[in-house]
Amino acid sequence: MAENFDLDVAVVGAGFGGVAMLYQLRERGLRARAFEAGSGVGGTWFWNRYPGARCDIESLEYSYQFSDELQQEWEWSERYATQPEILSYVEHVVERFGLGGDIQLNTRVTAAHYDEATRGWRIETERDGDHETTTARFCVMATGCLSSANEPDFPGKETFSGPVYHTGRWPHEGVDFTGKRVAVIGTGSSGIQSIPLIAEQARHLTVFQRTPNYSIPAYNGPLDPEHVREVKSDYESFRAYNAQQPFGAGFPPNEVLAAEVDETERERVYEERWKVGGLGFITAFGDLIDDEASNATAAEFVRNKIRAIVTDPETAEKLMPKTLIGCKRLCVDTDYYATYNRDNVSLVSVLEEPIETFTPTGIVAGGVEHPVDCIVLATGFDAMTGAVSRIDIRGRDGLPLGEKWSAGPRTYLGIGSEGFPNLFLVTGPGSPSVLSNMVPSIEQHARWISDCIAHLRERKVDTIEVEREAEDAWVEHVNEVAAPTVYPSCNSWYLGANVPGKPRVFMPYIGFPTYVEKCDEVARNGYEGFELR
Ligand code: NA7
Repeated sequence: MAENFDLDVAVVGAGFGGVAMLYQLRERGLRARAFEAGSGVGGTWFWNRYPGARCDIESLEYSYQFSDELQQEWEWSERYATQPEILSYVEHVVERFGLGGDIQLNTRVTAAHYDEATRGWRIETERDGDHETTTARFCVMATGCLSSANEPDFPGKETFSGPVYHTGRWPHEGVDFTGKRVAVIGTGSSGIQSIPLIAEQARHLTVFQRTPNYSIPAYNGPLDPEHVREVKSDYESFRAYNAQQPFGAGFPPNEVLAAEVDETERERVYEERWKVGGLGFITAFGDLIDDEASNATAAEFVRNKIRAIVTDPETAEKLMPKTLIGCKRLCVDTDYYATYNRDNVSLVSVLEEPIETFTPTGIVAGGVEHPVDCIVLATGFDAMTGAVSRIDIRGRDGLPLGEKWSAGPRTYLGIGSEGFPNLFLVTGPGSPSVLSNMVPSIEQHARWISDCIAHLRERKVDTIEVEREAEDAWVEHVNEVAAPTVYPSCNSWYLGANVPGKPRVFMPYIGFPTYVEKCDEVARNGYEGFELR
């Protein structure tokens, strides 16, 4: 198929998305290569090596299902896998299926331009200062939803004399905090996972919190061999069941509404979920994400837990989230709130005492200098659009993607965007992505995109492009579905609210599992909503 192109398909990224793409494309006989900026595969799980980094989707679910041998043979050790374990899993997959030869490491894609003369893509890459150009009929952005670090521009940042680490770009050799005075800025999942471990090592830890977050205990531990045997005896049914759940994960559903039962029953159910732990707390009742009053009862339950765990009432009060629960990504922790009972940990609420400046020896907040030896930025990511916006992507008539998306991302199904023929996005904005179990969602896109490209090849179709009407209708639908839920009610990264100047648009699609059915229907109807030329 490659005609005059170097490749049929250029894939940007070799995390879970890029690896799944390579596997599926090769299965269909397509010539593909993945370009990866890192010196190894794994994407998110390559970069996020901070202490305590682990997945908060259970191990048996957070894995590929394209090979039954793989899912039977791979042994996860804990309920929630650590970052090193997930990274070695991705490395194993690459090796086992011989994909490494099609992955070009240490190679950053700097630009991707659509060429109307050839009806294909010109990909500009940079490796060790050398620039190369590769041509491909199709280009797939497997660049990840949480891969572009958000590093706020704190005044005086460059004056600080100690090291500054971002959780999403952690040094490979690790960091020893023994005897150090440490600052952690940020209390999202990365902060909440790392704070208890840093506190154990550091001489003193000062946490700078902007928005307090809800966190549910992980109750992590070794996987029960009996449970593993049971799942593996019929992995297919386990996957099929999870695929039908609202988040594509096996959180136990409950059709009962919090609004329908009395307080005693609500407390009983919340207590039961709290004891199980994990993200499944949010499905304790069927109406927590779309009924504010019901949501408030779950929120108050967690606040009461914080009151009970944290001994200093003033600190407990600062840790109390005021938003609705789940409107920001829920966190899962091991001993997070209890860490504030340690003598060597203090909490600064930057809402009351804003960070004014970094100095050579510390951080000034609310007029007080906190002396520290090193600073950890757990300040998150320019989510969902950050990675693509850092590449100079140009479509038909040289239109920059950044310009088209200047008021927020516009896609059809989160897979393609009008004006950008033959460009696909893996778990792009407008798809369930971060509101679903990422690995199955990645695989669903990888299969769909590969099937689509194979379909075009069979029919000798040169280009596929999203139709404007289909895109407009999809964007409207994504917004309509989000509007009555709790999600748009607070400043979250789902809305781009964590990055100054980013347009406030709800980016993921709340529509799992019907979304998968919709994608299949689009394909069955000859790629309805796309123009094939
Ligand atoms: P998150 O969840 O975006 O958390 C970042 C944290 O950093 C959050 O508490 C932010 O407060 C805080 N932040 C960001 N910018 C600033 C500034 N300028 N000043 C003070 N505090 C700031 O990122 P994570 O890496 O923890 O987790 C990302 C996802 O990975 C997570 O949701 C899971 O899906 C896995 P804010 O809440 O914006 O007020």
